[in-house]
Amino acid sequence: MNASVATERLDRALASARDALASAATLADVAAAEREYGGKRSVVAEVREAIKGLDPADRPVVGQALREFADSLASAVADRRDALSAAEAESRYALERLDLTLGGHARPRGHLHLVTQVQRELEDVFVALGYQVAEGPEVEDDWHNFEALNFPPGHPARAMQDTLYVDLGRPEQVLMRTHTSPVQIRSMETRELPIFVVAPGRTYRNETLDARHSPVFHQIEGLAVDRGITFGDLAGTLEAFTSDYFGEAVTARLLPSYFPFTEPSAEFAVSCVFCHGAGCRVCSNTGWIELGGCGMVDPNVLTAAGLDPEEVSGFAFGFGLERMAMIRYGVEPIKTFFDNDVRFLEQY
Ligand code: FA5
Repeated sequence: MNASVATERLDRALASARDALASAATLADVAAAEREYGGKRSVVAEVREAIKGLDPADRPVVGQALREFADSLASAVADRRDALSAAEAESRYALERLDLTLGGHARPRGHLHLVTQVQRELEDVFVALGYQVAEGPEVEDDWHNFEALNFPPGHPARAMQDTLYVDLGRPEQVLMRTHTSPVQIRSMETRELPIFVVAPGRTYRNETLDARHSPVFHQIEGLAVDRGITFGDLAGTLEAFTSDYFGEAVTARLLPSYFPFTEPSAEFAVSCVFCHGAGCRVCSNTGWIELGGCGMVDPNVLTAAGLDPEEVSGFAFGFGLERMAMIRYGVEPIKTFFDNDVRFLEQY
């Protein structure tokens, strides 16, 4: 053997080793190819053995060729081993994969109660008109619920709202608020002008349940106080709100009414969605559903809240939220909202 025969044999052996590795399908095939081309009975072992008998001038050339062969074989083996290990791991992961998205104990998601949804929608309508959302306590004092609202003690209008009293302090001084109007007083006592607030919340009256009345219900109150506010502003605001919230099919009307805390006062009603004005049980055969009351804030109320009626004026309105939801979604009777029957609740 001489140097050129030796390097030629090594080149051929390396080419065959690369072919064998390329077709190796398993890590065991790679180990077999490594043994065959780099082991004791391989061409490289023969050349290494033969190096001693070579011409001394050829030895460094063949030694260099042997090192290159060993490096190339080692890197080809490592590449093939890595590729097969990665493929094997991938197929093992695929086999061992657990699909945790199926089965298990998933619970159906709940959602807000229809009355709360209506409340939030109304808040959005008024916030878009520039109002802020205000809050007040459900357990109120007589001053905020009645007296500051121009219902002096013994005033016959107190009988319009059957009151549930709380047994606390002096008799009949602490009560479950009968309407959201006390938030008018609280807002005027604490806020700077101009005041534009809506106050949604729960209210209580000592009333018997019927198709449209419940002892616990919700109202939303509106109050606008500034210099130069007029009844025209009130009518325009209610108009904007009705078309925004109910759409064109529902018509609204204002009729003269009476509330101690507004002067003049009006009743705000919309056409009955159940009978379209023909008259039915829900609208008590009137064709109209009363949503609430409104009017210009009475000067006595402004004074009670610390404002000067010569300087400022305002309007207020208060609607029943269940009434709104009944009209908007055709729900009746009012009790349906409080039964909490999931078959009803999940429809909205
Ligand atoms: C008031 O409560 C006044 N505070 C409204 C108001 C505010 C007038 C601001 C002027 C200025 P009234 O008692 O009419 O008014 O109630 C208003 C609305 O609350 C009613 O039209 C109705 O929609 C609703 N409502 C009243 N009582 C009940 C009840 N028992 N069950 C369900 N909704 C009721």
